[in-house]
Amino acid sequence: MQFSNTYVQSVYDGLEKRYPEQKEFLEAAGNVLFSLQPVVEKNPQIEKFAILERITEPERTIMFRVPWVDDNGKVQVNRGYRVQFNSAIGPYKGGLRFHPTVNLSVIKFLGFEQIFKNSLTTLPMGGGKGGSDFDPKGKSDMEVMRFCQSFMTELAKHIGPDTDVPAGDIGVGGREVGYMFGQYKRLQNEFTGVLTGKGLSFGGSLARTEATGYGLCYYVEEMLKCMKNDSFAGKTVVVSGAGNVAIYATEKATQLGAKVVALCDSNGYIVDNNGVNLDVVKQIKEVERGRIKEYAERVPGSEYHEGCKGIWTVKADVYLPCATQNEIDEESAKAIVANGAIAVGEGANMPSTPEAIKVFQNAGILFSPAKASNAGGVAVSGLEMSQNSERLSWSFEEVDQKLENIMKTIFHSCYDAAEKYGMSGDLVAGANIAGFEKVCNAMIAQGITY
Ligand code: NDP
Ligand code: 2IT
Repeated sequence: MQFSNTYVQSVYDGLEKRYPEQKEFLEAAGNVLFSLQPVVEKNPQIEKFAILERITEPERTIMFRVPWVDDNGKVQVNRGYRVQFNSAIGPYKGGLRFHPTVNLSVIKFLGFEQIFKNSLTTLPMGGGKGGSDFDPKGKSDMEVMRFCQSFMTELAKHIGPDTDVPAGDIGVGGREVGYMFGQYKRLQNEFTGVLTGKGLSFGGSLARTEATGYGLCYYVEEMLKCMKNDSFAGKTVVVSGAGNVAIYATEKATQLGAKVVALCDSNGYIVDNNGVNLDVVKQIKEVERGRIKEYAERVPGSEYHEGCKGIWTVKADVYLPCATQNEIDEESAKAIVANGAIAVGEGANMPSTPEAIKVFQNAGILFSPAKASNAGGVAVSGLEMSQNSERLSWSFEEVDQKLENIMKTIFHSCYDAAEKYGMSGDLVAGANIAGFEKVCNAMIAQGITY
């Protein structure tokens, strides 16, 4: 990757040399470093204190063996990770992903993004991420429980309510967080807010389940309003994924007057031109843990198509990718532009490839990067930590109102930062710069520790 600033180039080249196999991490780091060039040029302290070298190297990386016993009595072994990337502005905070594609590169890219995202929320949270190559799909509840207990038996040594506070991500929802919380409590003999996304009966926050999807829509609504004098009302929307983020993005977009016409999972996508019936989706995905294909079997007039890529050919005004990284490549981005899209709001982490982002920006489509528009989940996690600390719980309306304010504030921080550095309307640069500045100042103020 080419940079105009020689210091930034040397930092990126160093990463590429040390971690040539970590494709996702290099993609995320390259994107942030590129945006930071004008900031580096204005602030010589960044190079003097080696801030970029330090911020791209995790403070601590933990990798461990996770043995567990399946329902047939067979011993299985998975690999566990926790990357504690940066604690300059608060305890490490970020989700746990359980998916067969998890490796160190994926966890590092997610942990790196989390530093800037958490900073954007305005709440005191550092960046971290973890997970395992364990695949919860097709496993019984008892298998998932035994896996979670084994995973937490090691992870418990490294986390704590003031040290590192994990939460959910792909493959980790309320069920998994519950099992892990139970095991942590047993091991430490401590009832603390060590995880977020907990059940409502043991310290979870109202609106955490909805937070990422709702937050995405609050952000996109503000972006449409401020940059196009427009809104979700009357728009057609394509949402990818059918998990936590996709479901609640669909719910909020619909509440705001839009019609969501497509959803997908890793096998294929459904199109429902009448507008997706979310009760059916929730029954299939949240209750039965089934496949999105079943939607077309239950809802007359809807269709199912094998394969995921086709979802980007479905015509819409707004696209909300909410499944996984690099799900939109250059070709899919071109299809989105050809469909006449006005905006793309990232709900998943890094769903657009660098080539796809270029296509959107060149076409003049409004584009909001994940670390800004999907920050609602971790923001409400931060609010869950606050509630746990004061041993109180707030109403749904109170949390939801705070979430909406935070998302609007994030939009304006990104917009203003881009403006300040002469890149008006470039929310990718704006998010990277606004997220970076606070962390950078804190690192400098705290001296050369990590
Ligand atoms: P879930 O596990 O609830 O759902 C993930 C969804 O995405 C599933 O429908 C899954 O389908 C689909 N998916 C996963 N991999 C692929 C793939 N390769 N191709 C197509 N579809 C795929 O996860 P979440 O909804 O929580 O997470 C979705 C995204 O949002 C992730 O990028 C995550 O990092 C990000 N995110 C999540 C937050 C949260 O609070 N949960 C907060 C911020 C970001 P299948 O069932 O077939 O695997
Ligand atoms: O990517 C993310 O921001 C999350 N998966 C949520 C993290 C959290 O700590 O709530």
